[in-house]
Amino acid sequence: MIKLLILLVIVVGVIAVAQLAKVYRLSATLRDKREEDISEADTKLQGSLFIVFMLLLFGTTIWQIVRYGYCMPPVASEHGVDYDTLMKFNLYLILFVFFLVNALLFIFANKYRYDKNRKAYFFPHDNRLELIWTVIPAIVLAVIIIYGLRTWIDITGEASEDAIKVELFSRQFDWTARYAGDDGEFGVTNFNTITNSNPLGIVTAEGIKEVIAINDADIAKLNEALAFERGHLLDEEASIIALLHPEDHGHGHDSHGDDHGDDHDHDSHRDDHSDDHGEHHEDNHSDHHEMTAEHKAHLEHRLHEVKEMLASNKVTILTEGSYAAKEDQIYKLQRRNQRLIELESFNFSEDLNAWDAGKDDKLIKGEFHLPVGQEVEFVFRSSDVIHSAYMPHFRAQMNTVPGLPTTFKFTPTVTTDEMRVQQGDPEFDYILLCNKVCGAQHYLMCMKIVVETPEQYENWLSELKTFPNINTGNNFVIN
Ligand SMILES: [Cu+2]
Repeated sequence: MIKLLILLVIVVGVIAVAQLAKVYRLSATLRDKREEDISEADTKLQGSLFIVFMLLLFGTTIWQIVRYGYCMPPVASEHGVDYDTLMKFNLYLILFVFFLVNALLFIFANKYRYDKNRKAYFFPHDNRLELIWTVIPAIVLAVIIIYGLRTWIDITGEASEDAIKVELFSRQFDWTARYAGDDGEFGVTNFNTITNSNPLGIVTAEGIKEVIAINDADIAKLNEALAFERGHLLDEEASIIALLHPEDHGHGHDSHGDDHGDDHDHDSHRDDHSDDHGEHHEDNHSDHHEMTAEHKAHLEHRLHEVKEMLASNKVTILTEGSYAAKEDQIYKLQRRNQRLIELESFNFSEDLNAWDAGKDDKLIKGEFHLPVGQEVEFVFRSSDVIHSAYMPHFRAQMNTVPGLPTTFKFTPTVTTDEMRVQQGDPEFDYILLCNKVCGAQHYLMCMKIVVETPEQYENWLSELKTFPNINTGNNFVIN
């Protein structure tokens, strides 16, 4: 509300100034002066206003720097220090240029304001000046770029061999951390094996069987819904009856079905049938005689079945659209099963270890731990959309992209306990955030990070249950 009022005041203020300027112009015309004839007092006023504006600009800039400072939380990683140095180097340079250029701009505008006793000095060209203001910025920019690139290459370089591996898996809307377990190797993953109990899609022989069983059950359920569809059953019933009793062609389906049971018992009807046919229905003659007894029995059996199905409580009524959608679903599930079967046969023959690697992996939601002073290599994966793993205290941020694993490495330098003392805040915690607006509950996507001594870390890790268990840590409390 207050903000709206302030905005309104500003808008009204701007309109008022514009109107005043118009009045001034009109009155100048009335006083018989030309618009560009400006009095000495006016020129002086305008010149002084340049200085006032400059002071306001510098004042608010300095106030912001004092009020908000560097805008980053305390640093807690090795490369974070280099990162901050680079950032500050650029910031100071930019601020220096900002103050210098703006001071020159406003002070000169005031100093060289119009003076009828002064004649402008004609200064068309100077090679030395051109050279100075080309070469100096070129050198400064080269320094900025080379220094920045070197730091960037350092930060994004490959992790060392003995780095601890942690996978951060994102989905709407939570994070799961994965540790490789005793073998130091992550189990193979495949999105086809993702289930509620296996959100990361870690591949194991049991997991594949489980997913195939789930898919088969779904396929069976869908097939049943299709098989018991009322419209299709009625059509089938009508067509069987038509095949069995061609002489009744032309009768309405409904009356046919109703009459049938009442008037004839099956055996006698069948006898009548062939006689009738020979006499009255020349067109269908050959067809009818070709139908074997076996075929006929089969049709009758099916007819009986269809009638029972129609009478059962499993009957479904589907629109053409939802019938087709269910068929499509079945097709997709069958295709997924096919891929799982291929996965199974391919990997088992190639490399058995890849399958076992997943069995000692450790999954945890809510929080994850890191040992201080040891390099950690993160592998990021995403199941649905692009998220961004942001760990501000460690100056680390990386997009997590579906289908494309990304990496980032850093070495934590300050434990959570040390940082609590340093900050004088016993509640302090490091945090992992999603830094990409990824959906309605994006703001919920965070995880607590605990940095501790290597011994504490080993203890914590050894107490985690292995896959397929998913451990739950204490979630970060959002204030
Ligand atoms: Cu997200």
